[in-house]
Amino acid sequence: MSNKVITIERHIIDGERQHPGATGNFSAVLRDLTLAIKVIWREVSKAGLVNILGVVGKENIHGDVVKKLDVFADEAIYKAMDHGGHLCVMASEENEDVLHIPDDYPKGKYVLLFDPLDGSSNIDANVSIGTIFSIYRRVSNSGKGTLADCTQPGYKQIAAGYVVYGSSTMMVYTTGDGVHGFTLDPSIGEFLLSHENIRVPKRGRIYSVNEGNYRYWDEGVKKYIKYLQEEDKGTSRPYSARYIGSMVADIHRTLLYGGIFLYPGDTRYPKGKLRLMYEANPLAFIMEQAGGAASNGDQRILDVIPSTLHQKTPLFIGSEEDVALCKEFLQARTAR
Ligand code: AHM
Ligand code: MG
Repeated sequence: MSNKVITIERHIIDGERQHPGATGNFSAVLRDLTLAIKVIWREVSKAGLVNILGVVGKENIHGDVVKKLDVFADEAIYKAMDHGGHLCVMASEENEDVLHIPDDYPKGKYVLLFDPLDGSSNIDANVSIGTIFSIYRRVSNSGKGTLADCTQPGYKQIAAGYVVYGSSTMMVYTTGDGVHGFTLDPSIGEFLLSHENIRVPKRGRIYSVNEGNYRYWDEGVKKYIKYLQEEDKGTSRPYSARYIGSMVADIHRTLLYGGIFLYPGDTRYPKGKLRLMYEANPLAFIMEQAGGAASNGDQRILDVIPSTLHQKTPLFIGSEEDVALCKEFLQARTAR
């Protein structure tokens, strides 16, 4: 690890310089997004003070209505990104329809998809939460972006990232050239390179799943989890269980320590709970770039052709060997 201090903005610009013909527009998108993230972080870090400073939904001392944090985060990203001239359209997990750029602002060639505050049910317990984003090139010709711009398959992403607001706040991103992590130094308000070229271990010894849903899983998932719980020192079993219930935090741990995170479909929710466009695709891009894998059980997440903006997908993601073994159980190819 070098001892040079590299801000995320410097890293993004240096990355773009590697590509001949780059205009700097793409760097500008990531730079604007980083600003929105800092605004969200500022509010998230004060979340426990809401009852002192003002109750959600009521007016605060300045006469502003105090917003729910997920609504605040959604608006913070939209407002930071709508006037830069680099995006043609956005879509957010919080909004049914695509988010158009206002008529009086220029439209650019990029598309931004985001989950503004993932795991927001954890806020009141001061548990880590996150923001997830994906960037695509537009497929429509010009003017306003369209739904088709926002429903491209994951392999078309040109960048993806997440922020985890945890014991420290970190931003992790990829532009298809490895995965890099930056830790926020709150005293100077800058994200500094702390985790260069993250590689997920080929195999881990942690599984992460909401086991309360066990009775609703299909046989393949049940057998796989039971297999991980059996003792076999040769394959590092039993695995440890870890489940935060904030996907960004669970995936961040999986990226650093290895293992598998799964949110399968079940008898109540055949497609599971997680969203393809806002959660599975960006995290799959990052995991693959770090040497891991992500599947819906049948196919690679990044190859799924989306049919709707908010569609859900089962997700099996993490170390390459763990995901491969999980898929064998799901497809019942192994007789155990
Ligand atoms: P959200 O987008 O409404 O916050 O829901 C997504 C979250 C993920 O962060 C997490 O992995 C999952 O929901 C947890 O779901 P469950 O409580 O069913 O285990
Ligand atoms: Mg979410």
